Formats: sequence, structure tokens, C-alpha cells
Amino acid sequence: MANMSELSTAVATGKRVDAVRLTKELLEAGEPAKRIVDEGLVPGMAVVGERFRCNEIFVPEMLVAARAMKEALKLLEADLAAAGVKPEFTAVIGTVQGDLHDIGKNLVATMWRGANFEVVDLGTNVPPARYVEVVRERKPHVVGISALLTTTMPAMRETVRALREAGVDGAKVVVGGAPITEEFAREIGADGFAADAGAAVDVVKRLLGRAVA
Ligand code: B1M
Repeated sequence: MANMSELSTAVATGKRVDAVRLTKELLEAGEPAKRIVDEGLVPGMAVVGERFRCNEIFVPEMLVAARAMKEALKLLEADLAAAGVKPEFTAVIGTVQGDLHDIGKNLVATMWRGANFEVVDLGTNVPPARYVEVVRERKPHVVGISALLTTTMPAMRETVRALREAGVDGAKVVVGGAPITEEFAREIGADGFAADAGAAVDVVKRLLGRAVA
């Protein structure tokens, strides 16, 4: 039977077909989608990051690993998002300008959908003005900003500043991503920080005055 460590290895080595097959097998064996993400897919990506940092692999290998993870994740999205009927809240989410990483951001979007939010996903490389434009138009309850690079953290600061200057204070701003800390979030004036996609649900619920499960 498939196990989590085989799945991590399939992601880490960019074996898309295996990653999809093993994810299907784990689902069929009754493993919860969230466990497959937390114990199979995410650890696989952590290995990729470590190998990249040590110059053992390069961008092409990272790309094939990311594609394997994305395809496996697609099989889990419906389960992760299986939730309420009519969204009670709206969230806008995107990855900051200059940053093309979207796997974590997509995971947060999926979890928010699962928590019964309507999610407007702006994609990656989103300029501050685009956030402001969409927030003015959609008047969301939450704006989520993701950054994966230390070099794009200033763009996160810029985005929060642009939202504040535009006076769109009705929306709670939540930030996250590998280099982001609670302290940085506070420093740039965000309303909330979440270290992972699960915490991102708890944080927005707290900010919106809803009970956290
Ligand atoms: Co990039 N990359 N990458 N990369 N990449 C990292 C981030 C890096 C840490 C790798 C390393 O050196 N060890 C490093 C950044 C170093 C730094 O800044 N300190 C890095 C680099 C350097 C680069 C390039 C510059 C490489 C180059 O070209 N020389 C380049 C930059 C391109 C750009 O963005 N302009 C680049 C490119 C890429 C790919 C395109 C090849 C690919 C991205 C594909 C894609 O996303 N579609 C890629 C990948 C795959 C990675 C790693 C290996 C994996 C990222 C990932 O998807 N993790 C990554 C190393 C690592 O993190 N282990 C790395 C899995 C994902 C589930 O986790 O995104 O952290 P994560 O999301 C988490 C939390 O952070 C949080 O919740 C999620 C999970 O629960 N979270 C939020 C995220 N957003 C949130 C928002 C919230 C709340 C929580 O509220 C709104």
C-alpha cells in the first residue's frame, strides 16, 4: 500500500505520475486530504528546498517537483474545500509583485474556500495597485498576501502601505509565506499573520470574530 514517505519522495524527485497515483491510492485507503498534504506533499517540497539551497538541484528540478505537487494537490482540492453552501465572507489573495511562487498561496486559497469563503485569486506577481483596484471593486472582508522570497518582502510592505493609503480599511490584511514572521507582519501593519494554510483559516476567523474550531 502507498505510504506518505513514498509520496514525499515522488514529489521531491519530480515524479508527477507517481505523485498522482500515490495520492489517489492514499485517498482510496481513507487518508484525510489534509494529512496527505501535511505528511506527504509538503515534506517532499521541503526536501526540494533543502537540495536547492545546497546546490544539489537547480531551477528545472524545482519546477518538475512543483508540477508534481500541483497535480497531486488538484486531486485533494475538492476534499479540502468540501464545506458550506453559500460563502459568508469574501477574500482576495495573491502573491506579491516580483514573486512567482504560488503553491502555498493556492493552498491557503483552498483552505479558505473550505472555510466557506468566496476567494478571488489574483495569481502571482501582483502589483500593489492591482490589490487596491480589486479590493475597491470587490470590498472583501480579507486580503491575503503571500511572499516566498526575502527579496519580495519589501513588495509586501508596499502592498500593505498602498492598501492603507487607499483607505480600504474595511478589509483585514493577512500575510504569510516562508520568510514572513509575526514580527515582520506587525512591523508592516498587517492585521494578521499565519505560518501555514491551516493557521490562515484560524487567523481570519479570529479577525472576523468567528469561533475557531
Ligand atoms: Co523558489 N525559492 N525560487 N521556486 N522555491 C524558494 C522559496 C527558496 C527558499 C529555495 C531555497 O533556496 N532553499 C528560495 C528563496 C530564498 C530566499 O528568498 N531566502 C527560492 C529561490 C531563490 C527562487 C529563485 C530566485 C531561483 C532562481 O531563479 N535562481 C526563483 C524566483 C522566481 C520568482 O518568484 N521571481 C524561484 C523559482 C521557483 C520555481 C518557479 C522553480 C518554483 C515555484 C513554482 C510555483 O510556486 N508554481 C520554486 C519552488 C517550488 C521553491 C520551493 C522549493 C518550494 C516552495 C513551495 O511551493 N513550498 C522553495 C523552498 C521551500 O520553501 N522549501 C523555494 C511548498 C508550499 C506548500 O509551502 O509556499 O512556504 P509555502 O507555503 C506555506 C507557508 O509559507 C504558508 O502556508 C503554506 C503551507 O501551509 N503561506 C501562507 C504561504 N503563503 C501564505 C499566505 C498566507 C498565510 C500563509 O496568508 C495570506
